[in-house]
Amino acid sequence: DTAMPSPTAAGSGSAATDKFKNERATADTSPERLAAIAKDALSALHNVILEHGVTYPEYRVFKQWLIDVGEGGEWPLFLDVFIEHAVEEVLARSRKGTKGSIEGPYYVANAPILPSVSTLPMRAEDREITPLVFAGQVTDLDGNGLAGASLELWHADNDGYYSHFAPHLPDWNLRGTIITDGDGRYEITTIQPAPYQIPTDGPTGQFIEAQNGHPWRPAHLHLIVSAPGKESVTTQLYFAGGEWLDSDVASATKPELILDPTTGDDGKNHVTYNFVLDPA
Ligand code: MBD
Ligand code: FE
Repeated sequence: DTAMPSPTAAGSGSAATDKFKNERATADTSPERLAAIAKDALSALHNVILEHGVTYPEYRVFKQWLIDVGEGGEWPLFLDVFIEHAVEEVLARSRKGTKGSIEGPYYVANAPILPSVSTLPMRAEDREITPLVFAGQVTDLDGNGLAGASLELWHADNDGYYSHFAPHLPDWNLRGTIITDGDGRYEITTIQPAPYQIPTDGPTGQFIEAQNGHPWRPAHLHLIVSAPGKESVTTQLYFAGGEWLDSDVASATKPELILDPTTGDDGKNHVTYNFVLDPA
């Protein structure tokens, strides 16, 4: 829809960069571990240069592009699309519960708290999209329901825009923190999401287009599920038969994370998905 104010790559990118800068990341990496990782990372890159016979013009284009990504505020976008899935794979090694997936650049903490049966905040035009009723239970590894667990849910609207990263959307549109009932259950009404195209008008888009790639992610819901005394799981849910499921630009799908909703007599899509949390 070209009539609406467009959240450009620069706009959503710099919003994502500002959000991340405010979080002030830290890690307790020792100098020895850092030296080992840095050495291997650089030597992997050196090997690619030698194997492909990378030229000076190509090196200069690379340098320019790195500068453009930073100036465009697209590091959160680029890193989460092309790198984060490997870090998530490391985390997954130590987990038995529900499969995780990448967080991506568009999470915002402290979304409005909603009761166990509720509807995400949405605009009148969002209400014209097929509703999705998403129900289930949060349990521990033994199947015990977890009362008072929280499901932070966020996703794009039907035009592929996320609230807080697109100027025309009200804050917290299609975002909420749902608290489970006494048995760990929830029933959340939202809208059936559409496939998502990452911004093509900035350096990340240029990176993809210059190698004849595509910028699409399959339609997805983002979730962080947490409960006292349990490990939180950051994940995404996808839709059976959806476009781009087998070629996600962010390499973040897993077979265990695919929903297959059925359309009810009420015209709404209905699906159940349960979350299992590892002990903290
Ligand atoms: C998204 O919506 C997303 O989920 C990821 C991983 C990257 C860019 C946009
Ligand atoms: Fe997303």
